[in-house]
Amino acid sequence: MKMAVELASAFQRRFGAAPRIIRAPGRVNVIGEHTDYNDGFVLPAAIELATYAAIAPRPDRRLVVHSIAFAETLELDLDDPAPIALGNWGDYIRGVVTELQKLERIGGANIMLGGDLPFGAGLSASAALEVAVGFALSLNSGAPVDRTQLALLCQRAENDFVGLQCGIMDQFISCCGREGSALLLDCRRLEARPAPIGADARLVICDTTIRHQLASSAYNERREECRQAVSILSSVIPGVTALRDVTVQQFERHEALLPEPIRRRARHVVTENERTLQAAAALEAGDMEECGRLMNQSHRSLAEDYEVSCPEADVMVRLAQAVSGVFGARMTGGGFGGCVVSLVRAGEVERFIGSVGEGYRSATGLEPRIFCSAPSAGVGEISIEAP
Ligand code: GAF
Repeated sequence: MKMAVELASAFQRRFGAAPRIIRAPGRVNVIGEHTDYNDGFVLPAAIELATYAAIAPRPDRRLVVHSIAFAETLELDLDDPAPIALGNWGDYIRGVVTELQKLERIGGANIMLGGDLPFGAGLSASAALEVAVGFALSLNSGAPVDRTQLALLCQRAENDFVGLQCGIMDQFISCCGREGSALLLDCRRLEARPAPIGADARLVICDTTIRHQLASSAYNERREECRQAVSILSSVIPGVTALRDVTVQQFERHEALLPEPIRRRARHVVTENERTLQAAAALEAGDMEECGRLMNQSHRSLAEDYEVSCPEADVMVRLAQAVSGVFGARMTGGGFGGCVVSLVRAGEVERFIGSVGEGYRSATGLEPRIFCSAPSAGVGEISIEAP
């Protein structure tokens, strides 16, 4: 709330009007990694850290967007027939505006962006930025777009404008997150159901502080490897259009047809889908131990088969898994750095933070950021007192 009030005051000072404030959360994924673009299952939760957009209408057909984090202002002409990507943060905005205008005519606006969600930490700051701006603009035009449509158009913005061939998970959870619950999302049908995090458990996020430049090219490479696996497996298993359609048994029967590393990539995805369904069932049954065991297996599969972890994340996971009172721990998000998520017994969180923090500092010389987050709600307007 404090952040929203400060943003509203800063907006008022800069643009001379009282804005509406939109909050779009980041996310942590409990399990189901690199399965979304394989039409599979994911189990993310929206978190308390968020991007905020302050917005008020302008009388002309321009968008003026100021980002506090980037200390930059950009201006867009809403009637520009062919906006182009420039390789900076503005591409998220240009992409969302382009996609949104295919659905509705949006009006000119002043926007100020702020918040506490760090960029590049693997907590989906880019999806939160897209969703905050998309929601704000459609609200400003008087025709709020449906949440699933908003998630899809933000994903297209990232695919087509920014060039990351991401799946739907991050945008979907930022749009549709639920307080107190992770969501089991079927990425093919776009159907979700809540999987509550038990009252005796907490999600703890450990930021390795490692950021890899190559993450997006490696990500697109993994997508391509999955496509190759589908093209081979679909020739021997009828009805396969994505790795989601391959069962573990079918995979084991035909894996010899796949060259390395395609075989290991596919094995990760096929087994991760199964683990994700089992983890959701475990959360629904209040079985945190089982969910944690599956998270540990997921990390191993991501590190060894999918090869998207990094030495620092492996160190963090080992330290986290060794603390008593921890149900399970794994890297979360696209990988190559970023964050580790742990499911920790509620009464053990402080001890966990102390022990993992100290272990990580002495093993790597890096200062980690470790914090707890309750699952939060998806994007929405925040009501505040007039600044
Ligand atoms: C990134 C992508 F944006 C998601 O779509 C998802 O694929 C994730 O990596 C890996 O599970 O966050």
